[in-house]
Parts: sequence; structure tokens; C-alpha cells
Amino acid sequence: MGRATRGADLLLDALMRAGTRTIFALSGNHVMPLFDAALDRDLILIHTRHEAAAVHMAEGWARASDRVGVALVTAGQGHANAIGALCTAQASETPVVLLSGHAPQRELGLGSFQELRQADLAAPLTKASWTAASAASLPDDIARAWRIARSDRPGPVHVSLPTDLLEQEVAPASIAPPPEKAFQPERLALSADTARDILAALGEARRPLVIAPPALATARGAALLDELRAALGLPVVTMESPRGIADPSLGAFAELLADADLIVLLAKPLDFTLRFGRPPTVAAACRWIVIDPDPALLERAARGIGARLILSAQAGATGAATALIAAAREDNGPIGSADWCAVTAASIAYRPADWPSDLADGPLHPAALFGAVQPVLDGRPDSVFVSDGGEIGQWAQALLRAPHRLINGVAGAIGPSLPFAIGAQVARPDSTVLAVMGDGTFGFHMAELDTASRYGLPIVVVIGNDGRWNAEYQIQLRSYGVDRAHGCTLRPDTRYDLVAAALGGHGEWVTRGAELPGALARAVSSGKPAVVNVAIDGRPAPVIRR
Ligand SMILES: Cc1ncc(C[n+]2csc(CCOP(=O)(O)OP(=O)(O)O)c2C)c(N)n1
Ligand SMILES: [Mg+2]
Repeated sequence: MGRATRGADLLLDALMRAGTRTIFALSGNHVMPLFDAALDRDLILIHTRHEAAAVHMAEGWARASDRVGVALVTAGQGHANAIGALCTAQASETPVVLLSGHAPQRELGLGSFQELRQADLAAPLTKASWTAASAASLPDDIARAWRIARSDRPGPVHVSLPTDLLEQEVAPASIAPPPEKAFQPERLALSADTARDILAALGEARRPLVIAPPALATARGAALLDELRAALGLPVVTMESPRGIADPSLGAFAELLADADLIVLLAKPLDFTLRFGRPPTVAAACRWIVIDPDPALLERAARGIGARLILSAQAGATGAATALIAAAREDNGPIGSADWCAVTAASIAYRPADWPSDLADGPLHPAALFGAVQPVLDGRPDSVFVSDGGEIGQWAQALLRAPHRLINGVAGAIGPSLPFAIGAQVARPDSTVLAVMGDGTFGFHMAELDTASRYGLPIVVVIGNDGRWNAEYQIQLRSYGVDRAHGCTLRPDTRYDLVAAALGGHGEWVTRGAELPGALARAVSSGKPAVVNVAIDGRPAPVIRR
């Protein structure tokens, strides 16, 4: 006799209709019906060692595949552990759906095990957050979550799943699956008239800049922006770093911004990353055009910019870019000057010539470290570079290039990079996935090397080990003086490489520059998750000015 259909079966069938085959999960009483139902389906559960890591993996997977990532965790603290990681997905504008088990409906208000107002907790970190109301409507919950996560400004969505709804038997014939359209994003387009008005303003400007949001930092987003750049003949810059205009991967961008006479925000929020658009970051005479899907952000930008705002329009980044491309092609082709494009490209590509590149003995300069790391990324055509913060991350982002780049993003939280790398490797099994992080950052999710080992994911982790939380130590040096620097040291000789070996991976410990190329080569060819623990000279993050 076949099994009866349960709410859990309906939910997973809806996930599969949405195109999902991969779920990043951590088990718990309230989600065991879903674990059970997954067994009968063509689904893989990557089971992780911490709920926040599951969410970061779903985000890394989503960004590396340009699809919706899914994390599944249990109720109560399982859910609470997960939601901190939503900060990063929210700020990077990544479509992630967090599904959390939840106390059964029939016990709510009675002091049920792990009963918690989960949807309320996740609400400020998501585009939408709710608790499923019936077993029959679970497929609609999934369709709605997919639609919201990808519409306009993409971002995370949460649905709590009372466990009795997952267990409840249902008559599948009586439940129509949601139509395909119910899963699809809604896109606020820019009207052709507004697109032409924007082109006219851009045509009159001498040094215009179009600034794109983190959502378009994926491979698909970058391809769309390449089209936009070509159609307009204008510089288009994506801003996705918590360092904002001082993002070292944008070279001397801050100088360009100060020189611009028209800035178009293509659904890029006006916020701290642009120093709120105030002079002298942006010239007092610079004019602004603001496009955003969110009326509250349009209003916030209008308040900040005042009379310098010449046009604002409600549209999403993708819809607006598409309309601008169409309008430019219908008109007379590119409107920008080749000179201005060349100036901006050179400014963004600029790096000081005096950064050391030799692999000297003793703790390495970060620039020398990454000179030796770039060939690993060049080794395969579709490689993925992952990095989060700390000073080491800024050096890595200034220097390393790959077809896919995942940084921690505007949230500025350290820790996601190791789970990001795992998610990206699941999405792109044939790519070299290389993650750079500090010794402090590695500690957040080092247990996930076990997850990488269990699933045969040969990520390469390069740790710049300076024996401290250097970013914060540097703040102490600058703000309080060396004699008041405390509470930010770690042990420079901690053998993080041995952690990798203990968890089924490969470890290398590099204390002399000459050992680095060999260690990197062995790490890549080990075919295992590998940690290359490199003693470095902890430097302040680069500040790039010409
Ligand atoms: C979740 C979170 N906790 C704390 C911080 C503050 N923080 C930013 S960078 C940093 C130090 C990182 O140390 P490490 O990874 O060793 O890199 P380093 O700066 O030493 O190169 C800290 C504590 C943060 N950004 N995010
Ligand atoms: Mg450090």
C-alpha cells in the first residue's frame, strides 16, 4: 500500500515545481516530516552543522546559480540561529526562502515545545514573513514565497511551518497545484517615456555615472549591465561592498564620484555606502535621478537629495535596465563619450604600483599573498571567488578576479564566506571555488568543513592568519592609540589547517612565502575541502587614491 499524502508531500512537490532540487537543512523534531518526504523525491538535503550556515549556503547557492536558495531549519532556537544570516541576504538582495518548523497549530498558546513568535522575529529581516495556515494551502505558500523573493528588489522570505500541518493527511486530488504564474516574479517596469527622459538627461551630462545595486552583481546581472553599458555608451558601476565608495575593488572610484555631474541610481539605495550623497562625496552641483521599486526608498532619497533630484521613478533594477537598453537602441544608439568611459575604467582599475608582490620570508604582505593566489582562480574557466570582511578581505577584493564573485555584501557581516563557498560549490560542481578569509572569520563556521567533506565539495579556503581581529584592532590604533588596543588578539600559530585535516579535508600551513605556490597546488589537487593557513603581516585595508 502506498503512503498517504501529507502536508509535507504537498510542500515538497511545490518546491520541486518551483525548480528546487537542493535544500540546505539542519534537522529537528518539527521538520522531520519534511526529511521523511524528501526521501521519496529527487531532492538533495545538504545537512549542515549550524542553522546560520544553512542560510548562508542557500544564499551562496542562489548567487552562484541566479536562482532561489532554500534553507530548512527547526523551530525555536533553530529558527533564531538561522535568522541572523538573513541580514546578509537582505543587504545583498538575494532571493532566499527560509522554511522553519514551528510548534503545532493545535498546541499554540498552550506552552508548546519550542513555541515562539517566529514570523515576528524574522519580519524585519525579510520581504515577507508568515506562518502557514493550513495543509492544503502549503503549495500556495511556496509559490507566494518564490514570487516575493524574486520580485523587484529581490530578498529573503520566511515561512514557518506548524508541524501538524506537515503531518496532516490530505486528499491530493482535491488540491489544485498553483499555476506556473504564481511562482513568477512581478517586475515593476520603467515606462518608455521615462526611459527616454532619462536618456535625454544623460545625453546632456558630461560626466554621468549609473550605479547598480548588489542584486545585479550575479553573473546574469553583470551580463545585463554589460548590455546596458554598451547600449548607453556610459559607465555603469555596481556597488555591493560595506566599504561603499571606499570599496578597494572599485580602485579610485571615490574620485570619480566626486567629479560626476549626474548620478543615476538604478535601484541602488541611497545610504551610507554613498555617504548619503552629501558633499563633498558628491559635488554640490551634481544632479540625481533615482529609480527604485520601493516608494519608501524613493521618498528617503528625495529627502536626502532635495533640489538636486531631477527625476524619480518607481521601477526595479532589471525592469529599468531593460527599458533603458530598449530606449537607447530605438534612439540613435550610445549617448556617452568614449573618453569618459575610458577615464572611469582606468580609475576603477587603478592600483598603486608599490604594493609588494614578492613572496618574501616571514609573515607575508597580503598583496604578495594574493599575487600567488590569482593563478588558482585562473586555473579553471568558471571559477568562483568568495570573500568576506576583515582587512584581509579588502586586500583580496582589491586584487583577485574571477568570473563569479561572492562577497559578504552591504550587511558587512563576517562569517558567511565559508558557507557561501559550499553553496557555490554545490551550484557549480565543476568550478574551482576559492574563499579568502581572516583567522577570526574562519572561526564562525569552521565546522562546515565537515559538511564539505561529507558531500565531497573540494572548496579551497585561504586564511590570512595575522593572529588578530585586525579590522577592529586597526580601529583601536586609529581611534584610541596603541596602548589602548586590547580584546582583539588571537593566536597567530593556531593550526586551522589541522582543523581541515581532522574534518576529512586537506590542510597546509605556510609560514614562508616560498612554500605558498606548492601549498596552493597541493590544496587544489587534493580534491578535498582544503585549508591553506598562511601567516601574514596584518596590514590596514588598502585605501586607494591616485
Ligand atoms: C557578524 C560580525 N561580527 C563582528 C563584526 C566586526 N568585525 C568586522 S571585521 C572583524 C575582524 C575580522 O577578523 P579576521 O577575520 O581575522 O580578519 P582581519 O581583519 O584580521 O584581516 C570584526 C570582528 C562583523 N563585521 N560582523
Ligand atoms: Mg585576522
